[in-house]
Amino acid sequence: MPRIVTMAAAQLGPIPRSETRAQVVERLLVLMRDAAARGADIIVYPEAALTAFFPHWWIEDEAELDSWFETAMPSNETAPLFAEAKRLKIGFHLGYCELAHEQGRKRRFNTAILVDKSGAIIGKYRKIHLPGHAGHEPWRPFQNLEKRYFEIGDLGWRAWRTMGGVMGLMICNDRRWPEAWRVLGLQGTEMVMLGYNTPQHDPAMPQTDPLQDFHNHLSMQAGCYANGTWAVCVAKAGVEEGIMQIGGSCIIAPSGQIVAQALGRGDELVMAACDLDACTPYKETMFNFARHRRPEHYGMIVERTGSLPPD
Ligand code: CDV
Repeated sequence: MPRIVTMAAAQLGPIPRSETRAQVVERLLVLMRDAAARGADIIVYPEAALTAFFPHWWIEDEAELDSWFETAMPSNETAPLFAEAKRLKIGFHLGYCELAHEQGRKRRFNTAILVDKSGAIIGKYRKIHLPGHAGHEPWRPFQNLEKRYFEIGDLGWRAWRTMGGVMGLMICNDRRWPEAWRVLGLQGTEMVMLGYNTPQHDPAMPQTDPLQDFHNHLSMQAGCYANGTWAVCVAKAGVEEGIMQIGGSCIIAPSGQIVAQALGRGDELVMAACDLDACTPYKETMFNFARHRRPEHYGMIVERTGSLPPD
């Protein structure tokens, strides 16, 4: 008997700065109802799915900055999402910007949660790889101030046994780093969920602009193959406040093949029935970690010193 989990990637088009949380949640609900009607078990929304991607802007006023963050989850604005998920018996993944009061201070994270079919939050991840810069660099056509606005996530990459499989989370830039995939792979992850906001133009490396879609899929397909896992990878796409962001939301099999992909750069649902047992041949043969992986032999000197040993 195959273990089928039907996944929906809910790509979002741009969210204008003026759009309210309630308006965004309405868009998320439209996609959720459509996904549920088409038999989805879990719907995956992008990174920072509730607002425009504000790390592109230099913000000095603390109250203004705080206004882009969620202080509770669910909140008044997001409660309808949880209620509808429970009514429809569908799980969901949601990326948002989290403002927590912990260790006697304000802490800000780029966060994702996994909600089960009863509407309960069963998993939470705080983004580890924060791209961009912390200082004001107004000469760029746009900035990426994630290093200024977020702390490095402190929860590690975790997987949870839920909704019929082993589910793991990462966020956007993490997908480019093999270690994110491997840490999830080592926990037996069968389904990775991730969201991204990726500009078509990289001001620091413009020569890669034509390669954005290639690099996006390259890293995610390789991560799936080398860890024998499915992934649902979801963009916030299109021209948001003057910045073009890639789409290419997709569902990737443990073979590394893309089995479903968004065609446009607007709100769009992409679905696939994913057999989690398709992970097993990869995990038990080519990428049987216990049998073949040899970390004790991996470049010890370079690992310790960060550089090549002298000749
Ligand atoms: N939100 C992101 O992490 N975006 C980065 C861009 C800025 C390079 C990404 O890796 O897609």
